[in-house]
Amino acid sequence: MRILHTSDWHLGARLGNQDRLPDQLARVDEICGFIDEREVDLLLVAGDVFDEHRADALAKIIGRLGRLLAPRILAGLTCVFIAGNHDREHVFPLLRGLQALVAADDRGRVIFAERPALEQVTLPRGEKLNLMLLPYPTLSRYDLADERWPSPDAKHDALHDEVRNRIQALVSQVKAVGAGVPTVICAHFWIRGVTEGLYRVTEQNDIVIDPSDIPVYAYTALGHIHKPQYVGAPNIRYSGSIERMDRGEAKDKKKAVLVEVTRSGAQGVEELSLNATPFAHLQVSSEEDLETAAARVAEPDRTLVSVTADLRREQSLGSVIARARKLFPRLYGNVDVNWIDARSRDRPAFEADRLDVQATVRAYLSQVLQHDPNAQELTSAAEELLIQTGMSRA
Ligand SMILES: [Mn+2]
Repeated sequence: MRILHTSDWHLGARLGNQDRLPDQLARVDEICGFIDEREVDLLLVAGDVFDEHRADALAKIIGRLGRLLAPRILAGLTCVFIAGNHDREHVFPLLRGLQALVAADDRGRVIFAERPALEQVTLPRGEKLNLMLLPYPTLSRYDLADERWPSPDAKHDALHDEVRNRIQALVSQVKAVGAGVPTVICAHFWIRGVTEGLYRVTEQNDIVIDPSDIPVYAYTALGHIHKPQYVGAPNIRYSGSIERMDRGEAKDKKKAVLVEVTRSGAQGVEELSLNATPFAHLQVSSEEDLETAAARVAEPDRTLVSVTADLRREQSLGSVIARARKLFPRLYGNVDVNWIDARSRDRPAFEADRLDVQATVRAYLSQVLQHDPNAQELTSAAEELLIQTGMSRA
């Protein structure tokens, strides 16, 4: 049977003022293309499926995801999603409830797992597969939420022990099922020794799993680490995220993994490239530099751009920002500026006074806009804003 392994979709995650959902869904669309072309039987999403906490936005995302996957599921695809640390606790139980309500016949074709479990799936051609599902370890998902802990360390150690216990219990269940059915693990955690592609992963919050704690089966599909890589053996893999999340992932190649699993194990492991959104960081010292840089950016309409500007006092930051916005519709975050001829004693003095916001705003604006042709307009817009926010009275 053919399995497509992906992870860390992070649907809904934003970058500054940039909506990333169109990028993320474009990658899911590419994944659907692979499913069709390569006749995939089983799609595994190894955690961090959703990265959105607002219920209305999440409902839209789920609707759009459903429209992409539904035709494939109707044609026989099985989809398995496990919960990662970015998946909110209530979302998977909610989706399962909905599933029971509207699609009783299709149960088994789409699995949402937020708790460790062994599931057996039967594919359209009658092949059976054991799936050992290991979501990101949290107290509630591993049934430790009601305990009292003498210290955070004790809590952390207990969770770590419980992950190991649950893996052992699932290993016994696999043995009870008997030989002849291949087993695949799908898990969302950090494996000790992996150092590249850590996205918001910390020693304090994460349970770090030793490679020796994971049994060796036909294939292990991992999520949580954003850079595609194998861990110790070619059939134990992180597929990596489907999109570049931020500048830190600018150089990462994004991939999905296609693997053929038979009774005798994983037969072929193939990485399929995703057309991830490009990032560019530009260091400029004039508007002309921006034009030159724009000519070198291959896909200016699609590229997520950040800018650092080294400017002299007589240059206008406002015009540089305006030009950057025009050249790069996906400019994100603030333009970082270094005033290269500024010495502290030349700077018009103003003290940032936390108790007097309006005075601080006015002093700051009069400093940064002193050579700006739009200074008057910007200053009156700021005054308007101060009134609206109640920081100043008209
Ligand atoms: Mn994660």
